[in-house]
Amino acid sequence: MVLLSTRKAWPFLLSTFLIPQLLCVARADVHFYDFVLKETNVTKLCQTKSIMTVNDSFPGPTIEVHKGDTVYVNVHNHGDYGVTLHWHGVKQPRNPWSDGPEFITQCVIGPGTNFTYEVIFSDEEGTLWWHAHSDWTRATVHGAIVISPEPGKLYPFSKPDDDKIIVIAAWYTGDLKELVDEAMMNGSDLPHSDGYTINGELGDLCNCSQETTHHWYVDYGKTYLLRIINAVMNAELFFSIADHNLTVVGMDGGYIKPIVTTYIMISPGQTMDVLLTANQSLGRYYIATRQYSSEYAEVTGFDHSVGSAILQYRGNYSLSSSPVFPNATLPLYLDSGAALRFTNQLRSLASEDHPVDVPQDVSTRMYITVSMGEILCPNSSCTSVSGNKLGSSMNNISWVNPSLDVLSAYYRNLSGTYTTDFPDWPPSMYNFTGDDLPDSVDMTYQGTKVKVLNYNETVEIVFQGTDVLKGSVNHPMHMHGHSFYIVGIGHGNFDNETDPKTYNLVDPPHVNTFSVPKNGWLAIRFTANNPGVWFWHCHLDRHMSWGMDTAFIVKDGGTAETSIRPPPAYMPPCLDMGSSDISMQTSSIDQVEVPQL
Ligand SMILES: [Cu+2]
Repeated sequence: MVLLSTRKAWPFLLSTFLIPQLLCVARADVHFYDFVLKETNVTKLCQTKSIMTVNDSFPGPTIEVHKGDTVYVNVHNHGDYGVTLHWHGVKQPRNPWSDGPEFITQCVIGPGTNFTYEVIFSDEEGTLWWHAHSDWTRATVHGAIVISPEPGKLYPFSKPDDDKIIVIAAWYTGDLKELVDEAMMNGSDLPHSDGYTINGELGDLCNCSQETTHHWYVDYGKTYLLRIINAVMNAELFFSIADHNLTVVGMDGGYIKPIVTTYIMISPGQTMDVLLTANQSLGRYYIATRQYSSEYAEVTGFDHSVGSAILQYRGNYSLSSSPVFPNATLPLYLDSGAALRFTNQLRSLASEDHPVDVPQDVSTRMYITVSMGEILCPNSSCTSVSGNKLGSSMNNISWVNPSLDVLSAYYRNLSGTYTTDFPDWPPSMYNFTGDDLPDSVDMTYQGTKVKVLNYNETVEIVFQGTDVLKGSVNHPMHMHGHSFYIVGIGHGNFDNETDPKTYNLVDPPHVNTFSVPKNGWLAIRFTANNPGVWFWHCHLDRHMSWGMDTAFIVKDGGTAETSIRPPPAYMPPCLDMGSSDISMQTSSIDQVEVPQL
């Protein structure tokens, strides 16, 4: 990590000294980081390959701030292809220019160029993370963001003795960019990972990994704050530490009511803050993670490997031959009951110091199917059995990247980049979660359709999973620029008469990523109080690549303080399409009308 300097920034400069009542205004620090993107050789599973890294490090450097600080990250691209970075869960009030998703808020930082992100923290506290947001580069380009309470403020629990960051990622043995580009071109399945890393290491349960297993040394009697990040590309994870209880106290940069558990289920994109007290016999204990697969049991092609690290007590004792494994507490791959038992316990802290602000009235309602499907393949160029491309969609629209980013087009009032007709409802109602759905519901339609919201609208979205193509799985939906409340969740089709009566409007979890359950529904609420262009999408990258994406445009609120900030002097240009990536479907706008299915 290259941390150049940190300086204090006083909101009201010298006048503060003259106005005593402003002395209580929180001080915000400003931090500066340099991130150098470059190819680095790494050997895992007995094979050496080159991966894109930040500052030669996998996972990349940690950004450390206090609540409310601002960070400038100058990204120097010394790699071979264009990349963007995203600050996952950082709301960036009024500042979509530094949010990062390619073709949504910017174009790529080209090789040999640099771009400085201004990352503005506001109410986030706990753990978040950053990652690349162009193609599948995030597989190796990611790192933690640690947000401590404001100076002088306390955690809502006893101060831990120390912190420990745990970044879990997916490892692919092949050239991931090549594999993804090829699969996207011929419409076939996207790559599956070959292992799960904990802090960059697969652990000694995997081939050729004995020497490099990540060790975490602890002192008996101390309590640690684990900051766990699921940076995996396409998998929800179970996670457990042998013989040690976990107390989950935070999630996605906010606090929750403590949950004492022996395992967690964490979706890709999510972060969890977990207290662990080292109170067991001196020895070695496996920290272990494996996939929670919400696919049907017949689907067995997922990565079955177990990623591991070792918690080791400091002190004088003889090491047992092998660390203890969490056999009894790490759920098996298909244990949907264990996944549900965990997620059903999540509640916001909702205390005086950490209140909730759940919209009680709703001004905009959307009912959105999240679905697998097929896309007509041009010129018989696809290799799949049906001759069509695999696709995924929301309300039957598969997102197509424009060639100019949506934010620039919106800000400059340019037409031809996107349309504003993202539908509030599916094109037809059918038994979304029924068995043996007719072929007529298989096709999805491509478009660059966004949803426009007025400033301060209160939005309720009910996401409805479907079983089209027998492809129902959990979809971890992620929203940029806002966190949202999980007010309801259920199995089967949403019933707009009875299900709202089950809503939790008192202490629902406040998150940036949450899974729509397989063959079920998820109801979320948020207030659109952040003007800008904000991507939202499934955080399984295979579904994101296939089109389960769209964007909100949140309009300005009529005053300077409620309007998008002016763009920075330099944004990476979109004109050089010479390095155009084909792994995301990119075209100028060519909308297809959505028929009634
Ligand atoms: Cu998905």
